[in-house]
Amino acid sequence: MDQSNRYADLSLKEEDLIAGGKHLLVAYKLIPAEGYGFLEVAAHVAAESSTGTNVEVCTTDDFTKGVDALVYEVDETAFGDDPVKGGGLMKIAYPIELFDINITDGKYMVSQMYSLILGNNQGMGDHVGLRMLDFYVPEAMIKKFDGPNVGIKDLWKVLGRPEEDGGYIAGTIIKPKLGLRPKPFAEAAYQFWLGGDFIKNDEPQGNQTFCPMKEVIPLVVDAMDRAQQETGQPKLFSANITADCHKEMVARGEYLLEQFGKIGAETHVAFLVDGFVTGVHGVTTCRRAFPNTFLHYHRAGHGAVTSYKSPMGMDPLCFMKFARLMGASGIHTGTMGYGKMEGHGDERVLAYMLERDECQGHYFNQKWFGMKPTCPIISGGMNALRLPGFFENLGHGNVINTCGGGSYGHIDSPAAGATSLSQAYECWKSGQDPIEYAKTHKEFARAFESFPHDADKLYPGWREKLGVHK
Ligand code: RUB
Repeated sequence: MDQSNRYADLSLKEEDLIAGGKHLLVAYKLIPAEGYGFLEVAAHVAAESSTGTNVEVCTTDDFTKGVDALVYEVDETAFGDDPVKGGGLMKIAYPIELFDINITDGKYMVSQMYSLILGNNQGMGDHVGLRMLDFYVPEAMIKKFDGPNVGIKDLWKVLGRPEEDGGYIAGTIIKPKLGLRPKPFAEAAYQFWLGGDFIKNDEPQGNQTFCPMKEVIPLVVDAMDRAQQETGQPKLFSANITADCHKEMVARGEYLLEQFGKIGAETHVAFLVDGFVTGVHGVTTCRRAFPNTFLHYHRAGHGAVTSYKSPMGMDPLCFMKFARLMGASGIHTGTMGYGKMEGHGDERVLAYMLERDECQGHYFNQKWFGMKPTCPIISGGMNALRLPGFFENLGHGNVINTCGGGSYGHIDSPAAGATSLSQAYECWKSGQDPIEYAKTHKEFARAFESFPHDADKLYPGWREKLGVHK
């Protein structure tokens, strides 16, 4: 049934909708199924995502119609006719009354917003692709989301750095991903901390029988204490509290604060939550139960909904916006084409959307009205050699970067791996040529020998220039 006479109004102007401040706007890429019209399916999406279904229902009244979501813009050929990458553009205006507010504090929630704008409409049979590309949240809603409480400034403070432009945080992920028992695990942490700042649990590390949390964490605390004393520098650890049940997450968080508290390092611990698998509930549990702890949003599995290989799901930009609304202190943004995961250089906007108070997204200029920033966490196949190009593309280095293989794969030691990362930042920041810089910075130079495939690709002729002939 074509419902475009009710759920589409192409005379509406985006600037008026934004100025009015009473709508949340969403841009989608749509590929109708064979035999269906573009506007017909677009209107069905608006109906299914607001007040309707696939047929008229007799219980609808005039108030109901006043909160219909409306298709206000379509461009059927915007992306061409490729079955995955192709499709048309459509934008829908959602009246803000459609969105659920908590009974406890009147705040908006991401869960219901997500299930409305990218819920049932994903499974409709009259399209073969529906992907959310961007969304715009009006001021009235932005101000009623939790947003972050703690951020990179707080970590810079712990590290004894300036709270503005405090610079690069050199991090790692304990590798191997699984299979280390408590002592080797803590030793791996200690070795990295001798040169670096920040360590995160890999996302499947938690409380395995061969490495129980209550055995490994006291050893990690001890390793942090020793590394801090030895280097004279504060250290940070992001501990995984992801779990199925909020009680388990809170129990883990409390245990961690108690253990790190023993060396006065409660602020040196962050909590890692895989927000893709736990959903908003896990992230908000952490945000609200531990408002003063850095909330590290990991997103393992997100490719299932964000991959560019799919005509479904959402662009990573939308994922970032959700994370900031939820109150993540930091979230993995990917490496913008410089690491091992899917991505490209123009994904700079993911970081800018998280950090800035106003940012032009793919389709909408989003103002954040003073909501605190979320820090980009750069991870996945990175090492010292890849970093200068990454910083150049991003335009700054105020990020947390975690290099698992890039640290533990350094041929000299994890500490040398860690040092090579900070050197890569220093090299880029001071505008020096990486090969020239390597001549006077041993750990960075040895990264070339540690990752020769990257070195060959990024710095052709490096062997001759650095006098390496093995
Ligand atoms: C990093 C790693 C992380 C990914 C996740 O290990 O496997 O889990 O960063 O991806 P390594 P993303 O440094 O050895 O590659 O950060 O894109 O969510």
